[in-house]
Amino acid sequence: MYNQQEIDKIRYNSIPEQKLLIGSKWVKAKQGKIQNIISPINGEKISEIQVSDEADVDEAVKSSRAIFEEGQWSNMPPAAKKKVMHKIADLIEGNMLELAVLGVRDNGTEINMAYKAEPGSAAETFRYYAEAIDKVYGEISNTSNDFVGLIQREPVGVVGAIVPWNFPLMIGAWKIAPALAMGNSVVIKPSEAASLSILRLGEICLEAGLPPGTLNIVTGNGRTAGQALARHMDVDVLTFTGSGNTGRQLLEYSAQSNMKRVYQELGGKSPNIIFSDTDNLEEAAKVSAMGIFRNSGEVCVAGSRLLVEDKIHDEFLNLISNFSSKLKIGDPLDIQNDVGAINSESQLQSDMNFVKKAETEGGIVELGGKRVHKETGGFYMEPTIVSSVKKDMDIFQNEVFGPVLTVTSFSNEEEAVQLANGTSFGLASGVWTANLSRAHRMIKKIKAGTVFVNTYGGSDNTLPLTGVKQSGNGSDKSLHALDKFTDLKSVWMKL
Ligand code: TXE
Repeated sequence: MYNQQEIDKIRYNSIPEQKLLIGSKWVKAKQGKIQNIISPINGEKISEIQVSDEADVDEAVKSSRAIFEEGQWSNMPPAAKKKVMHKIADLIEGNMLELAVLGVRDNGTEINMAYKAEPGSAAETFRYYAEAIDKVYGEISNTSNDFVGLIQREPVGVVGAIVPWNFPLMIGAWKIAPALAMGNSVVIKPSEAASLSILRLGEICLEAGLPPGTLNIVTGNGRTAGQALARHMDVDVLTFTGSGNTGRQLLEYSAQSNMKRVYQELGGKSPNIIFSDTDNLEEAAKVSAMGIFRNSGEVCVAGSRLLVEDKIHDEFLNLISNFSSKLKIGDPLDIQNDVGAINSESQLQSDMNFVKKAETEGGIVELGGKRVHKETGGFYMEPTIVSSVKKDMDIFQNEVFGPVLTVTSFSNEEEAVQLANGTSFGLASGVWTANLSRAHRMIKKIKAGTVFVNTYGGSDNTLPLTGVKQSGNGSDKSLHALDKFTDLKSVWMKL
């Protein structure tokens, strides 16, 4: 693992001005525009990224298309491809702490979480899809005996990926690794609020022997670089994680360009339901608290709406408030801290505004609600619990994406289901009960891509991350993710 001294040794390393990765070259944006990278730890500038526009994105897509057609990667034998992907995982693992610290300086996630969730899970993801390369085949259909029907899986070509700032490396790997495994080329645009670790991954991929151009990286903001990628006529598939507003725009860009397929993971407002027959309420309170407060609530599957059976409402609110009040908030590179920094000042402001508005609508702030450690120049907010939240309130309906938990009580199973399904989202959910039949009834009735039962927040590559309703479509993770990056070709042969 790591210790504080090792972190302190590298946490102030200077980070040179970052470039775009196009082919084998690191280049500046054509217009010469750059943007400062501000660290959420202390509000200080730590580096600069290139702000790319249409011309830069076009060059990246052309480079990805050229390498795809030439076949250095798309036609590479499966065993050789697999070696390169495993080498990428080896190099990520060989540079775990460096990657984790770089990412934390950029986005503010507490190091203990970032280390596992960012380079740790990115390496596992590259390995998982490396292993899929020579294990996922086409099919033979059962036509009549005078025909043979083959179903071939073919790469789609050029994949555009647009990713957010909360877990750039993990989410980036969820897009890049399955796309590469199926033989595609990728152009990725990381968030302008967290680009550094994806850029470092670009270096790693080249070092591992991924043919130049197979992965290109364009940085810059959504309105220019992101839009140019989403509108590009030669991008075959777009894969995105981020906000619903952006997701809506991406669908428009697709319709206005080449009708590329758009797969989206658009966050949630996930209910976490506590029934009075839960075995261990204290444990449920701890796990539920971390299900919202880790990474300052900047987690797409965060259990942000606590629904508690009225019989235990006060007792459970006490338990979760007590536990949460002891969480240590501060410098995300201090291993003693439980919760790090909010990604940006504007996100912090948005989080606080949600709480203020909830108070005017009748919510009661039971814990937190305030900015802390302002003297550091960084962006920190206390874990916040708002009770008496009703279904029609803004904070019940919309994603805060901050350390803010709402509490609503219910009196029976039916009401719990209505509240749980009462938003436009459907990403994750939690159910706590000792009654197996009730657990199964709830699993069926809750409209969400994931249901956690008597836990909240576990995951690995074997389970898909899928959104329903306005939380998105298509799956990240698992073998199902491969479907996004392949076309099926039917072959009908007369014998
Ligand atoms: O997301 P955006 P932001 C939610 C969360 C958060 C809110 C805003 O509620 O408070 O979104 O965060 C790119 N065309 N989530 O502003 O804008 C952008 O550059 C093409 C939930 O960061 O959606 C970045 O790379 N691209 C969430 C990516 O989209 C565009 C993760 C995400 O940015 C674009 C993040 C455009 N017009 C935010 N506009 C989750 N589901 O985990 C922006 N982008």
